[in-house]
Amino acid sequence: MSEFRPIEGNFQPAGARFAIVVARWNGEITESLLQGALRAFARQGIADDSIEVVRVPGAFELPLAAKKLAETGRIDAVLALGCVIRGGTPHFDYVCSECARGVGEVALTTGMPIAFGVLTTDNLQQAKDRSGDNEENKGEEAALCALEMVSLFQQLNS
Ligand code: INI
Repeated sequence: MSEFRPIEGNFQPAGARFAIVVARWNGEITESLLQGALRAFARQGIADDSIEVVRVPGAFELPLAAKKLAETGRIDAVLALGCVIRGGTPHFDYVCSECARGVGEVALTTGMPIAFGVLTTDNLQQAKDRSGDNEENKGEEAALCALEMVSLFQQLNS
C-alpha cells in the first residue's frame, strides 16, 4: 500500500477573505450566480464581512477587476462571475475567450486563486439551468473552488 498522503485543501480555510466580481451583463443570471456563491460561503461558515462584492459592466472586465483586487493584499481569492450567451455574431467568441484567457493570466501572474464562474452558453435556458438554487449553480461551484484552493495554499505554505 502507498505511504503517500496527498496534500489537499478542504472547504474551511482559516481566516480567509474573498472578493466576488460580478458582471452586470445578463444580470438576472449573474445575480443568481452570486446568490449561489454566497450560499456556499454561508454553508461553510464564512462570515459576510469576509466577502467583498464588486460589480463590473461585463465579462470582458472581470480579469482586470480581479487583478486589481488581487493586488490590494486584503484578499485570499477572487471569484469571477459572469454570463455570456451566444448571439448571431462572433462577438460571443471574443468576449468568452478574452475573459477565460484573462482570468487564467491573472491567476498565474498574481499567484492568487481566481475561480472561473463564467457561464458561456448557447441560450438563456442553458444559463438558467446552471444558475438555479441547486448544486448545478456555477457560482456555488466557484465558491467551493476558491475555498479549497485557499485551504490548499495555506497547507503548502505551512
Ligand atoms: N458581456 C457579458 O458579460 N455577456 C455577454 O453576453 C455580452 N455580450 O453578449 O455582448 C457581453 N458583452 C459586453 C462585454 O463584456 C464588455 O462589457 C463590453 O464589450 C465593454 O468592454
